[in-house]
Amino acid sequence: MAASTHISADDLAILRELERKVLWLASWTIHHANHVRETVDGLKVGGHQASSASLATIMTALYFHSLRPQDRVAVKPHASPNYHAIQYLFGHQTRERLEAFRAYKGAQSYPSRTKDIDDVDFSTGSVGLGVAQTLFSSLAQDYVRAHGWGTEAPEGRMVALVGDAELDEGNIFEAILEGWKQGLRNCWWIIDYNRQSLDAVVREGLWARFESLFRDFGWNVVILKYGSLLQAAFAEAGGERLRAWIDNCPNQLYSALVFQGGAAWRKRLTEDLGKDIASLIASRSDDELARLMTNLAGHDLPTLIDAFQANDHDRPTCFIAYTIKGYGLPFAGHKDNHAGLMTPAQMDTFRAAMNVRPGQEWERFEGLATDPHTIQVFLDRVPFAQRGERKPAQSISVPDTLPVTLQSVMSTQTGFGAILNEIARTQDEYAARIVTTSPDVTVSTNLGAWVNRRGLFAREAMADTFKSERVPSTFNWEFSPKGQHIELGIAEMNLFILLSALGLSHAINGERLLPIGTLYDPFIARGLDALNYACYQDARFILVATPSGITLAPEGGAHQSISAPLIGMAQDGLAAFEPAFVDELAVILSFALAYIQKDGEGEPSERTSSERTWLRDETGGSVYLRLSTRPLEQPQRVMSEELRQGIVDGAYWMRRPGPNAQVVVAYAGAVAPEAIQAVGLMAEDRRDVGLLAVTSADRLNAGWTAAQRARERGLVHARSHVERLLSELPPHCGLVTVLDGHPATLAWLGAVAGHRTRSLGVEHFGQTGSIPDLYRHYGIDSDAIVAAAQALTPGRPIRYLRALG
Ligand SMILES: Cc1ncc(C[n+]2csc(CCOP(=O)(O)OP(=O)(O)O)c2C)c(N)n1
Ligand SMILES: [Mg+2]
Repeated sequence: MAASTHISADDLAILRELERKVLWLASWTIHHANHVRETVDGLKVGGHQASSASLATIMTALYFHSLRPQDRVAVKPHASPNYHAIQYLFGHQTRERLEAFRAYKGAQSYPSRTKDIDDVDFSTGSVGLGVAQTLFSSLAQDYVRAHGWGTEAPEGRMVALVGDAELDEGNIFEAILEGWKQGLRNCWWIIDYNRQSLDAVVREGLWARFESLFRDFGWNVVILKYGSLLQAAFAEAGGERLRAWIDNCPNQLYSALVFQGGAAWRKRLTEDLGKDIASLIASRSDDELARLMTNLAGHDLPTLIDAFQANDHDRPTCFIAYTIKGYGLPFAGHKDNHAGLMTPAQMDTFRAAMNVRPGQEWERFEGLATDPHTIQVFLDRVPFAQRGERKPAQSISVPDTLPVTLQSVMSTQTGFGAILNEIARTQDEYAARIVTTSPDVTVSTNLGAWVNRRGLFAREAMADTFKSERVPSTFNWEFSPKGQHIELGIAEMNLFILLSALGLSHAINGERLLPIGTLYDPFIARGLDALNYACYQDARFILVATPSGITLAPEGGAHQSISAPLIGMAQDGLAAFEPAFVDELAVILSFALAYIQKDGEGEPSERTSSERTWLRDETGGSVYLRLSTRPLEQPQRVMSEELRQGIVDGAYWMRRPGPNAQVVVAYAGAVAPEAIQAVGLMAEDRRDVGLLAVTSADRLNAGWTAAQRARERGLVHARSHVERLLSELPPHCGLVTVLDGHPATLAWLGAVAGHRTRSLGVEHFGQTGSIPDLYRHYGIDSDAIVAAAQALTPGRPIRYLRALG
């Protein structure tokens, strides 16, 4: 057999044992979860034995040999059992958690940075996203190093273990295109080419599409098809015929023969190739023949190790590694095997074949021919195991007050641009750590001034030709390694995955970045799963979404967001704000720059939450700001500590209600003038009318829910911010809520202290028009607010409405 030139025979022998061990432990973990554990209430918990086995060899080669401490890996979601098994062998995963695989507090079904204890680099689960994350993490690494940070450590490779059907996901292709534009390097995608998806066997010749596609985008492609046994057999008499037969064999047939085993191989090969390969076949037993025909490169350690070792440049590389789904297991190759589980009887046979004694299933080195000491010595010197503990994240101090020059009339979007422009002028460290990015809407989301000062990022400097040709332009579009803006193509998925990568830089590169991404609010939906993914793995960033809502009047319904505020409330790990005024925005941005740096390690807990708000502010998260292009008259006011706190906590009284308040109007965002006007219009006919400015429905709601839970646990004095605000109101007071977004965003306010409530907002697709046209049409103008107040509260008819009538 061809031996690897890159590993000693002794080490290879140990690796082969570890490969068996990974296959065993992963299979046993899944089996245990389904057949042994008593706690699953009769639920079949599954676990993807076949999908995991497909990658057992590749992961053995990587983790126990080829990966270096600085490398980072996104593991195909369904290979999670392998990952946990490998970490268990290293001593980084506990038996208790493996025994509780897929159960409460157990090892996670899909590798999770936040829920697993065994140092997962990137979470995976929604196929395609972890793959793209490695690409953007490589760009993030380049960004960090180009800015002179973390250069004392060697450059890492970002590696994705990819299912072949995972490449159906469009976001992968969006990422490849962006990677090409950005000069991607240090990125390996290893495709587990088992030619099966969940339901079926994949189309013939898919590998050739992959190959040409990756090559077109500048990737190096390495096809790993035959293992060392097959390569040796090709040198025997008739070997070339065998190779040609394999190359022409349809995927379905190959899979079926793998499943059927040695005798079926013998029959079929004899039928097809006859005496040409008689001696090749005759010299092998059925078992040996089956081993030969399943010796694809993805299950051959020497071939894999040589290929990884030989790929010693930094060009992005796609390995297409032929594998067998369910390799080494009874349902190998069967097209129905995705959710397949071994029966207890099959498991007994497998256990015996693995030399594992009953009762010793969890013993790390059980059944191995090599003595435990030798294995342990080997494990202790594995390169990847040398990377040590995660470095604690550094934090960058941020000023309490961000500089901003207020104009008397301005929009929050203009204000955002102005604040960033001011930040760009400072020499402070936090300004250097900010990295902005936008999917082709940099200028239209008002990042232009920031980019003019701080420049665009590229590893190679690139001049602005318009500038050098002296064509007048407002924007200086110069690229350099020091630039602080990463300009993306339009794909919003890429924005969120890049934010995910930049927002994990503290964990992956040991260097904190303060990422700010901008896009149009309605297009959050385009990248929503990637946003969810970024939050799930606790990446930290500020998302600025602007413009928003029907306030974008002449742009029409295709650009007007309705559900975005509800996304902001419901998305875990993302604190959503919708300020109306620029002084509010300055306070929120300063808060956000600190909030995204709060230590995210450990479980967030309400028990350590602020007693003022009942929010989990100690553990932080990401931030979403919903901004508007509507110019509003700015309040002239002093930013008191109380006001600042109210803005951050989610609401403050713009006009405090009197003791006998009959109506309170609660508004969020760009409809502030309508709310203010409505309060004025009804002031003579309703007593003590109050005006509540809501800056974060999300934080108000979260605090309220948490405070209720705290009281139910016996903390009788727990009060959230919104409860304190609304407890001032008499019971008969009516509440009118209004925003340019779905009315449910604020509708719950009535339940806080039991006030009758009418919630105004937008429920149906927008359309073109002027702001007054549309506010009237959708019922969020001052007339609608006053009408709602009249309908809600007893008393004489409001004169203003009568006059209109
Ligand atoms: C976004 C998303 N859609 C659907 C699924 C459900 N799903 C899980 S695995 C899978 C097919 C996987 O096939 P492949 O990538 O070839 O992996 P294999 O199991 O063959 O190794 C599907 C459809 C998912 N996890 N994520
Ligand atoms: Mg597959």
